[in-house]
Amino acid sequence: MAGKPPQSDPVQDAPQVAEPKHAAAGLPAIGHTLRIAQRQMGVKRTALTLLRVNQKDGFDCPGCAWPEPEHRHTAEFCENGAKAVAEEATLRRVTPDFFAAHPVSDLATRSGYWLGQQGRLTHPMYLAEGADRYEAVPWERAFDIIAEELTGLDSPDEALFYTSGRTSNEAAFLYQLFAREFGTNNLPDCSNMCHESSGSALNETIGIGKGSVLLDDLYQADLIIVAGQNPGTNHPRMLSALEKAKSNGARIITVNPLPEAGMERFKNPQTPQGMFKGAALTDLFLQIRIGGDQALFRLLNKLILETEGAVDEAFVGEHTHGYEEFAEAARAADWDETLTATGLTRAQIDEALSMVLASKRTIVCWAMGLTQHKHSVPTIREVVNFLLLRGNIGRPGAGVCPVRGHSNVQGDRTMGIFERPAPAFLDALEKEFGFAPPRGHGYDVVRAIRAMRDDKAKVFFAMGGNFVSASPDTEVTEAAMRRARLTVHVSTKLNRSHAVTGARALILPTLGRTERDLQGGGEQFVTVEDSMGMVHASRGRLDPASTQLLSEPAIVCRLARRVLGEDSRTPWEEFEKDYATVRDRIARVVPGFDDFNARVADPAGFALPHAPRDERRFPTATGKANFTAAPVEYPKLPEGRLLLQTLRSHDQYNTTIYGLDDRYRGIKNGRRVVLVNPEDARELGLADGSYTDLVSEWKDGVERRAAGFRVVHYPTARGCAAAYYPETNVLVPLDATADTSNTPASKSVVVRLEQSTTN
Ligand SMILES: Nc1nc2c(c(=O)[nH]1)N[C@H]1C(S)=C(S)[C@@H](COP(=O)(O)OP(=O)(O)OC[C@H]3O[C@@H](n4cnc5c(=O)[nH]c(N)nc54)[C@H](O)[C@@H]3O)O[C@H]1N2
Ligand SMILES: Nc1nc2c(c(=O)[nH]1)N[C@H]1C(S)=C(S)[C@@H](COP(=O)(O)OP(=O)(O)OC[C@H]3O[C@@H](n4cnc5c(=O)[nH]c(N)nc54)[C@H](O)[C@@H]3O)O[C@H]1N2
Ligand SMILES: [Mo]
Repeated sequence: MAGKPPQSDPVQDAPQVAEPKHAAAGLPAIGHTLRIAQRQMGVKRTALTLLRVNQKDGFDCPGCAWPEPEHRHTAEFCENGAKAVAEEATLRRVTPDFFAAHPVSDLATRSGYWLGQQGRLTHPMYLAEGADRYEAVPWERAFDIIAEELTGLDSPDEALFYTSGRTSNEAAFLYQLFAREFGTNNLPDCSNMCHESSGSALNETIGIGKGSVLLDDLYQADLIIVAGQNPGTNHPRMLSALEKAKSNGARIITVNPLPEAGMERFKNPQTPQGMFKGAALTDLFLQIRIGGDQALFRLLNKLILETEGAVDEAFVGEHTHGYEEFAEAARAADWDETLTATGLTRAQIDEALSMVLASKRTIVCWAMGLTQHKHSVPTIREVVNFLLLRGNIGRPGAGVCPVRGHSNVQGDRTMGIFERPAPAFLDALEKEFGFAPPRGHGYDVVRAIRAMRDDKAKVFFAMGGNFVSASPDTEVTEAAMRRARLTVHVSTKLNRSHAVTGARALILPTLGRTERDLQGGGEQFVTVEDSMGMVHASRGRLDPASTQLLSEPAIVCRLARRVLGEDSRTPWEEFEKDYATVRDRIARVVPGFDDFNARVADPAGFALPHAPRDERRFPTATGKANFTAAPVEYPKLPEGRLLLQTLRSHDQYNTTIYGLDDRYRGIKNGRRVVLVNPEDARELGLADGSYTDLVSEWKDGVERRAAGFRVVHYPTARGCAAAYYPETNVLVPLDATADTSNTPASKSVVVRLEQSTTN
């Protein structure tokens, strides 16, 4: 039997620190996974469930968006995928009795870890105005309450419909359809905090906001640059792909302020030799300063331009626009400035250049280390310049590879979860469903928080996620949420967003990926799109955590019928019964989904079209791939300050905390740690093991403080620090966002370290 959740929530944070590891996965990974999984689900369910992850008749792993290889091992099993599954398939339950014992005022004092560990939500729960306890309500009453508040608004734009990235294509399509029939484009999503900068940069330069490589391209590449990403923790299955690429002769450059164990050496748990010795992955490690990437790629571009025969002139001539202006800016790149911005040496950059010039097929992969800075969009555009120069887009073994986070975040966007939908998408919706969708832009995450703060938005509805913990500026966000009339969360697990509510609140419990979805039309499956634009089916097999759960599509359909009533000509009832009827509509609205139902029957799924990848066609404003020439930016710090990045430990999934260890970084039993370069620490007088407050400095002059962090001397780049999210979100100012994409700049927060007020 699985163990009980923790009853009390003591201050568990007592970090113990050892040397960081230099290899990822291997035997310790398997032992660790099984311990966490068995604690949640017991031995038998652990074995049964883990065998079904990413198998052809199974469910899509609710962990990351990394694609599945064609030829799977019995279990394309990864430690952190298994933890994500165990969190969902847990045998622990949060019942109405739990809410009777724990008023909201109590839940609000609990840690995110404690809340998540309580188990799966079982009943729709309602918090009445002025009440301190959630009480069970029938579903129909829950929909009545939402309808009451929505129809009482002065304008549909006073409602917000947030989406996290686990929502299936079918649910996402229905959800945006409902929001637009209701009359608003207020569809903020987790992508706004995640890869929005990638989408902004790629749309403008290559005409599509998605990556241009498939798994096979990785296997054929000569050079793979992994910048601003920690795959050993966040995309563990990517390590197998990198290992295979290496055995085919690829070389790897890692660009990161931290030496991450996974990129150093990978012990493949699928092979006996891998298990013990492992493969070295990184050939060249560029330990860059936070925010130095644009300067690095700009200088590499200058050096390529100065090398005889290095530019792919035929490609540049035929397929690109803006070359002259870009080349002029690149030629002006300055060595000294680049060395300052990056903290790298001339020899390192020369070595990188020689690897770049030796490669005929280059791929650049990146994640949050590139997207969450003020100048993220120009940084990613510079990566595109770099690839365009040598013709590395639209040929095998080459291209852009933004590695997505949530397992269906890319699919949700494809389905129209976007506050700034393309007119062509709205035209297609209008034609198919016969209503006039709103045309004005809606709020993204940051604007949604401001709208609640300023009483311009009054109903907040979330399809998954944990908005208050994931968003920046925690105190501002929580105060904004509390101003809402009604907050509604469609959720699988308890989290802080259920405890920081509007005047009224609802929790609507839903099925997870692992669970059987039985509707009037029989057993249903859903579909997802991975990071490489592959679409495939996902079918849950476990019995639902409670008989009261509704699927996400069913919740949207019932809500839509209740709210829109006779006004809607959309067949919501039919959609709820049979998701194939939803897919038929998707096929008629979203390009690339023709014959959706037939094609998704192939267990391997199908690839969505990608004009630059497939035919070197660039659907941009100029009809070509666009070079760009933004000024180089990099963070400049006042004396005695550090630049803090807020990142993930090995034992968390975003705001869901699995445990208190970060094994590869040598941290155990605690999350309130700040990693500081030993030289910087010495200059600041911070001994290893001492305690400090992190105080963020922003031009609004407001003091944002996160108290009581244990200092860990750690080999990060000079001037840089790192601490875990979401504990540090309180430090990220709401207005500190990336230009163009408006993504919170949660990887570059200027902080001073002050004598601790709590330890
Ligand atoms: N197990 C697990 N899997 C996950 C998640 C999870 O929380 N847990 N989250 C999912 C989600 S939603 C996402 S978006 C992804 C996130 O995947 P990652 O982006 O890998 O996640 P982070 O922990 O934010 O790591 C950021 C990395 O960028 C580096 N970095 C920071 N600043 C800079 C910089 O200025 N330049 C460069 N070159 N590097 C920098 C950091 O040192 C770190 O290695 O993972 C997904 N998968
Ligand atoms: N400081 C800082 N802040 C960040 C980041 C950072 O690096 N630093 N990263 C940002 C990024 S990349 C992202 S993507 C966001 C993440 O933001 P979110 O996606 O909003 O947050 P999660 O923690 O992934 O959401 C977890 C909750 O989702 C619910 N859930 C899980 N599975 C399902 C399901 O199948 N259906 C439904 N309906 N609910 C489900 C559970 O109730 C769980 O508590 O955070 C962002 N915030
Ligand atoms: Mo993300």
